[in-house]
Amino acid sequence: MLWRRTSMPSSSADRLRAVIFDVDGTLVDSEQHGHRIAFNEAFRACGLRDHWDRALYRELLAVTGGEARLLAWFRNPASSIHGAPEHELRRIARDVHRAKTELFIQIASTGVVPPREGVRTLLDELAAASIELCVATTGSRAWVLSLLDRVFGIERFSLVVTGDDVTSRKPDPAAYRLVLEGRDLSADETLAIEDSGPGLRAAAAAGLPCVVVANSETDLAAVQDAEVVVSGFGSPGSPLEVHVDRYGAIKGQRVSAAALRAVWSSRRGFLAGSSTRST
Ligand code: XBP
Ligand code: MG
Repeated sequence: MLWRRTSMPSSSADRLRAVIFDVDGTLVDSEQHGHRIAFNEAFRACGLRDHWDRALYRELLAVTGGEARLLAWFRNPASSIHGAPEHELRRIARDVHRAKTELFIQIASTGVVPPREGVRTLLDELAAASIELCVATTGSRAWVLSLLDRVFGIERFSLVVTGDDVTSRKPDPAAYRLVLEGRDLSADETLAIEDSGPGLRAAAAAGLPCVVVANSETDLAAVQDAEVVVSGFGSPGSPLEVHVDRYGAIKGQRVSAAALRAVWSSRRGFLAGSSTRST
């Protein structure tokens, strides 16, 4: 169910102990070239004429969880089975999602789902700084662990919580809360890395500061409340565009471990200052 490494590092109350990463759109560039292709192939495999192009898929991403996304689509008048009884819509959404998951596992096994540019360097830096790496995703367990293992090596992550491990997916905070509970962390010892509005809302509801690493699917208007919003992790080839930097912590051209620690400590200082001001 949850994947966790056995060793439990010592806890120190006053430092950034863990960074919790989202998967789709954050650790990996998986939506348009992976999931969307699998959804369309699943429609065909199930005898449906539905097709999600890039623009439509971007809109549908507002619904997290593939099965819920399919059900929301099938209720839409533009879908091929709009008007069928609700129980039929639910059954077909479940069947199509099962097919889609198998197809996505096959697609991901060919190596076409790449890591976000610059994220591997950040993972290395965080591990070298003894900062735990955890995952909180809406994605299905059936593909999450194998994709993380293929792209990064699953042993890097001390705990992976998937959409199947919680009863409510993002923007519900359940996945983040389960990571905190599973690793005996408090929200103020951690920081979340996300790419979407629902992900930011989930992290914020769990009390975590959040750095949004936007991508082509990110609705920038939906992530303005994040501590930081940048256009990517940054790498020598692609300079960083900083959309939000609440504490002025992003100095260089990369999202580095030092930058994340600066965001975390600036927020901590800000909260400490505001609590003394209010006494
Ligand atoms: C993004 C999602 C997932 C994927 C599809 O998850 O909302 O539903 O789009 O994967 P993340 P499934 O929280 O990692 O951004 O079909 O397995 O749901
Ligand atoms: Mg995401």
